[in-house]
Parts: sequence; structure tokens; C-alpha cells
Amino acid sequence: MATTATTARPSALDGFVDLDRYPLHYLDSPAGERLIDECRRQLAEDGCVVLKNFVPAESIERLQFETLRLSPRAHYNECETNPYNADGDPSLPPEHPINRFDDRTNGFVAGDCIAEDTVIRRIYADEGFQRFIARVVGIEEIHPYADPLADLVVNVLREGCQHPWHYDTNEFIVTMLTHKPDEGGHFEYVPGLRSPRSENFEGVQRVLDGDRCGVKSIELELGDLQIFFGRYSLHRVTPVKGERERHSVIFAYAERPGFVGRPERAQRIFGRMAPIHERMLGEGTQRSDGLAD
Ligand SMILES: O=C(O)CCC(=O)C(=O)O
Ligand SMILES: [Fe+2]
Repeated sequence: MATTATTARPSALDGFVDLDRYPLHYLDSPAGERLIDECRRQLAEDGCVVLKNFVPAESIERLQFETLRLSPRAHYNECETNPYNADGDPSLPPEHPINRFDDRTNGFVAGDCIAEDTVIRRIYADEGFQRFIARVVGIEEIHPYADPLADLVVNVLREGCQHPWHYDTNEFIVTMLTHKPDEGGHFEYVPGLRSPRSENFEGVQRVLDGDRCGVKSIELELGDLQIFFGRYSLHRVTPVKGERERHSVIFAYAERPGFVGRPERAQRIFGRMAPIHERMLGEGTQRSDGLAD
């Protein structure tokens, strides 16, 4: 039988992504347009979209095995952070969100440990996937990082690890759960709690004090792809309990080609630098987009 335009598939993702449900390489087809519209609608509505079973059942075992094998290489860093990943302010009262610090201890496996032929790197490198993400988040183009450590990362939460309530520095984050803990490790968020016009410190304080009203919790399954606008939606991952770790893959992209994170950040997150970071240190180069983090 002759292959038609919509059934011909680029081989790199074949079987690793449900391309019937998520036609990444036919975004201009009616099904592709519908998918993008629906994702954009959900993102506009509450800053989060989850593509269920993005990696189909037939590849879940392989996916899970990939990060299980990598997880012993995680570098753990311990820190106390407030929701803004910033310093406290002694002129404000202790209950103010800026002065509310909580433990953020978790592990990261750097991108240079993740081989080309893994499912996760195939997805990361795929141009159809990149175009899809760009369309969904409303950016003309996105580019893989030129940072060999921070481009594709496995975040490992072992027992007791969490991401406390915070806002992200990045506009959007693309993640995939690849290993589930026995208990805990739930992703929770409060859609649109702040805006470019208002920090809404009172609202943040209420959430930190345990107010659950407005908190959404999503039940992620292995192979679900999550796209999240974390700059305005306060969010956390609850502490992991039990021996089974929580693994999630972070697919990091930038609006411009050539992005490399700051050397100090590489040292803190991964416990080491790549040669490009060493060169940046030598040359006194700051982060390529001029942002603080
Ligand atoms: O792993 C996740 O699901 C999200 C973690 C997170 O919020 C972050 O890395 O900023
Ligand atoms: Fe975050």
C-alpha cells in the first residue's frame, strides 16, 4: 500500500511518541491545527497543558529504564529557597512570602550523560517537536540549548526531596514524568496567582500557610508530556515518600540559538562545568541572554 502524506512518519520518533494522536510533523493538517488550538486554549486558561500518553504504552518500559539507569549519576544540591529564588528582606515581616524559605534538595543528571539514541534525547532533538512546542507556547522559534549540561536534564527526587512552592524564572517549562514514587511527588499549582502587574503577596502567603483553595493537583502518568507557564503560576512538587524515586525529564529550549547557562549555575546544579563553562569563566562572559539566572 502506498504511504500517504499523513501516514509517512519520520523514523526517529516512530513508536516512541504517539504520532497519530500528536501529529508533530503535520502541524498544518486539520488534526495538527486542532491539537495546537486545544493546547493553546488550555495554556491560556490555566497555564498548564498535559499531553497524556505522549510516549505510548509500548515504549514506557524503555522510557522508565532510561532514567532509572541514569539516576545514580544525579548530583544532589541542597538549598533553602523562597518562592522567588531570591534573597530574603529583613525589612519585611517573617511571614511575608519573600522571607519564607523552604528546603529544596534534589538531584540532576546532566545532558552529557544522556545518549543520542535514547527516547528522551530523540524527542528533545526532533525539529517537529521543537516546532510544536514553539507554536503551543506562542514563540516564533525555539532552539535547543548549546549548553551540554543543561539542555536535557533528568530531575531526580529521592525520599524527602521536593520542589517547594515557587515561581520559575523561565517563561515555560517542558517536562515528562518517567518514574513515579510510591507516595508524594505530586505536582501542584495555583494558576495565574501573580501577573506582570501584581505580585499578589497576600495570595502567595495564603498558599504558603496551607490554604488549598485555588490549588490544582495533577495526576501525571509515565510518558505524559507537560507544558507549563511557571512564571505566573505558583507551583511545587510535594515531598517524595518511600524508596522509589520520582524522575522527571526537563526539555530546555531558548528563543535564540547558542544559549549557555552561567558557569556558577552549572557548578551548583551539576557539581561540575563543561569545557564551554570553563572558557566562559576564563573570558569573564556572563549568561548569553543577560538575565540573572
Ligand atoms: O519536575 C517537575 O515536575 C517540575 C519541577 C519544577 O517546578 C522546576 O524545575 O522548576
Ligand atoms: Fe518550577
